[in-house]
Amino acid sequence: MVHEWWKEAIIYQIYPRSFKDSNGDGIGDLPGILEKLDYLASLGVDLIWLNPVYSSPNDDNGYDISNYEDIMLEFGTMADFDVLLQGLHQRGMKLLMDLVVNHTSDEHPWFVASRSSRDNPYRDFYHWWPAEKGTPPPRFSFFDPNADAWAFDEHTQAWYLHYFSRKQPDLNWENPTVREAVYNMMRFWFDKGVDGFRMDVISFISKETPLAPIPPEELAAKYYNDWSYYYSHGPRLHEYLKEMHQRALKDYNIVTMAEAPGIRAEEALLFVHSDREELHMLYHFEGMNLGYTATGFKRPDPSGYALTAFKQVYSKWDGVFAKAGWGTIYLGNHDQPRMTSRWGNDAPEYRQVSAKMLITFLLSMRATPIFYAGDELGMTNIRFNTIDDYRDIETHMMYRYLQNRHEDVAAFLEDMKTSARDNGRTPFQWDHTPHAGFTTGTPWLKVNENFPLLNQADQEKDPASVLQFFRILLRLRKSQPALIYGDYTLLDPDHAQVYAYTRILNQDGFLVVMNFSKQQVVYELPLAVKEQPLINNYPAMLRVEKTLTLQPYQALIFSVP
Ligand code: ISL
Ligand code: CA
Repeated sequence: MVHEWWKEAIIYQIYPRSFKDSNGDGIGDLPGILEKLDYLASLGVDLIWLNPVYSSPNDDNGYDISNYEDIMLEFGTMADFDVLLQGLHQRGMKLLMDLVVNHTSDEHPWFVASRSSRDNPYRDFYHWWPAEKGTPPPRFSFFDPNADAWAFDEHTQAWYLHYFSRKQPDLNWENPTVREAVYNMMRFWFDKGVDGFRMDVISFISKETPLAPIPPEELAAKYYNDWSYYYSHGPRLHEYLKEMHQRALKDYNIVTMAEAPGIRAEEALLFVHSDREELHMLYHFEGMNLGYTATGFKRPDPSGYALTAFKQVYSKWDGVFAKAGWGTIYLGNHDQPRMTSRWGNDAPEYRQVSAKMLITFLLSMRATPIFYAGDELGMTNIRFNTIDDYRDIETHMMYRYLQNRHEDVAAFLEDMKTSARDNGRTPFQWDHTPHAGFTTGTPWLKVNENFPLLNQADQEKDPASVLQFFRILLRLRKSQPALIYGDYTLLDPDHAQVYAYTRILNQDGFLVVMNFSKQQVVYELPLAVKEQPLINNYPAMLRVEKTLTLQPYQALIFSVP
């Protein structure tokens, strides 16, 4: 069997626009990442996932691609890319690219040709609905102010389908020529030496044809998450993934990770069971739905999230891969607010301990952890006050949608302080020089004002920093097979504040205990421990007894037995 290195890897995600600007235009770029390669190596991470760097008019920051085989002007050149890939490999790291093939940009030559006439050879590269067939069956768009996934094209008198913005028309995977073009493009990158793909909304690629109407009662009840579920259950999805495996994946030593909105735990192995010859890993959205109200757009529940539900989700997903396949785990990314603000507590007194606690969680579960750049510093939400500060198309589209319906946009803006994607996209905080050392120009998105107190340079010098804690724990995970492969057993599932579990491999292993609350909690240990914990995010020695007094957001890892 091939060594499944990706099970032992730590993924580090870089949003290139926000990582490091090398030329003062305010936009992060590839030479900027190149400047920071030694920093990446110093973290101990193995696999760098880069959000899209391909040519793009940037309607959705690179998720609208106009040329799959070239680099976005703002980010640099293909030569810069080649140097970056080589630099990563020289330092023992690998590169995961973003594969965005549910849709292209409307400026992609395929779409330009497709919309030029009804008999153009590229017409069938996309989903068209001619006007003479009447209004198309309703479909929902995540990024359209009318929530309508059909845009009317005057020139050829037809609608085209776009699950995201109008500038992101959906490719027609039913057309074998489209599929072959995608596989060719994938091989182009593999032949260059890239080590794999994170696959954007890959669960959405199969669409039922003909597109059927949805019964009106059902339609009225559909919200955001329901549409993700519906879009993820196209009839030919797994046929396409198997074909992709045969045509583009199987001859390379690469790793694949599906972004899988709408996929339920029971279905996950269909993607990643090795017998099925599809993909290696996926990441689910069940955790990301916690703490939001069930309907509408990312509206936070004022009472926050329940730890018992959180434990239930992550325990269930551990179970999915207990005997086959392999999981991933993450608490934030470029589509989510900052993990410390969302799952921990970013008030000054709790910011660092809670960031360390969440790092403890991610590095002690049985799944490949995905850290989003800045997690290792405990970066926090920015909380913009006005719509004008936001750059994200999603927030702007939701705002306009609500405005068109005369709904309360002020309440929406208040909610976005908790949930908007731009919270996670503010520039990386390198040091305490202007703009946190991210750029010498004007950053494309404001830098969080807390950078003088929260930046990499300072944390580098402070042995008690979040950054140093991250490095210590990462090394512990790498040196302890029980933390990677050990069985996971949840303890005290109903405890509302404490998350505790064991990770055991061949009789020995670890007990992890974390207080997810800002209260002190008196907690009776479910098993006996004898020594000081190996990991403690508080400096004071612990009185190791059967009953512990846990400090706010305290995280401990003990050896057992
Ligand atoms: O998760 C969702 C609803 O539950 C949707 O918001 C959607 O599935 C998700 O946002 C998909 O994200 C990915 O594709 C988008 C892009 O904007 C994101 O940045 C990307 O991660 C379109 O390409
Ligand atoms: Ca730049």
